Amino acid sequence: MACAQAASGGGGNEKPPQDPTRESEGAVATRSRSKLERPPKYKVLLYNDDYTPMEFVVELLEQVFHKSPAAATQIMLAIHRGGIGVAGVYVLEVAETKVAAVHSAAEDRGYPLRAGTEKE
Ligand code: TYC
Repeated sequence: MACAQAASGGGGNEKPPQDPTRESEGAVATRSRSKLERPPKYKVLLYNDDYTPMEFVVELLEQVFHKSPAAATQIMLAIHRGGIGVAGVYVLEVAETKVAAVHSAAEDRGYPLRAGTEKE
């Protein structure tokens, strides 16, 4: 395999050349977003399991994800049959808050229901 460090002198641990525009150590890197760009959205996924009651999943979909009773029932059944389903789509901070709400409510009741996020 070819070595990609041809000009490095072979030591492999030299500091990179100083970049005057580089942020000082400890600074948080940020990337500005155009006013026209929408923030990325994340799906909140619910996973099927064999123990969480159907009624509890429907209740969560209504209370946490603001689905109608009919929509909540359809989503729950799709997860029950297909193993995974989308409860809603949100900006990252909101999606993560919803996941935490699902896990907290499920843990309170002793159910193993799992949720997660995935970039749209
Ligand atoms: N499979 C569960 C049952 O038969 C119901 C269920 C649906 C559980 C959706 C989790 O995300 C889920 N009681």
